[in-house]
Amino acid sequence: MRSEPYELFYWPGIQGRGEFVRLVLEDVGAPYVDVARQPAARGGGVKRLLAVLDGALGVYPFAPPILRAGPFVIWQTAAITRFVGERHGLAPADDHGRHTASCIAVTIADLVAETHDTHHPTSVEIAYERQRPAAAVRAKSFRTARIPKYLNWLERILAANPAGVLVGHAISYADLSAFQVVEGLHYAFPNTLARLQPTLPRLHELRDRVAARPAIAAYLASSRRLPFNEEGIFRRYAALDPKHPAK
Ligand SMILES: N[C@@H](CCC(=O)N[C@@H](CS)C(=O)NCC(=O)O)C(=O)O
Repeated sequence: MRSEPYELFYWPGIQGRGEFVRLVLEDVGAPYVDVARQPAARGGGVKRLLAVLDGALGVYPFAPPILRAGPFVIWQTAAITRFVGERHGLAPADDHGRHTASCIAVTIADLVAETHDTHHPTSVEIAYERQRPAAAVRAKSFRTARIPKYLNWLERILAANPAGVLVGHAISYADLSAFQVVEGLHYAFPNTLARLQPTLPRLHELRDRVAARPAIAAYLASSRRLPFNEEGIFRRYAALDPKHPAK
């Protein structure tokens, strides 16, 4: 078994997409260093992350999160969670299940990207505050069409599996990703999620089961779990989730 800790490279100060990776690392109990959160004096900081983007590990990852696992450098959130999950038994054992878990994780990554686009609908380069009208339009369709479509889809998968997990018989990294996206959406769109929750009982039961896993519960209670905030992907802007949306 490996002895060297994993190195996670992700922006400090936000959960962001890095959180999907952290949850898997925490659940399996794998030692890891959250490099950009370490002081520069100890080889950490954003500078080190930027160096990795600039090829310091011998490859050119497109964007964080990035995981170094000994000789391997992996990026794309769903590729990382698959890698760690399969390595540490947090994935189905059979090929069919492994592919299905991966497809679900990639689809959740699409939902994460669509969530991001509600506050940055026209450009990722300019601040939310400078694209509010477009954000309001985008968020409306996200609330009324896209959130229900994605979450009902997860609910339907759960309804078809008596084990109450997304794939196979036990919780996998795909379930941890579902947990995180549901938590994030509750934070960012509290009114919408409160309205939808009664129609998504299995998904919320899964959310609660993941939260109660001992390693996850310990992580969520620790200072390593940053709070959601308005710098990350799941942002709470009242204008994007009105309490009483116009019909
Ligand atoms: N599809 C990628 C998206 C990665 C991504 O957009 N990362 C963000 C941070 S959450 C970033 O820093 N992007 C920089 C960029 O796209 O220029 C994934 O799921 O990991």
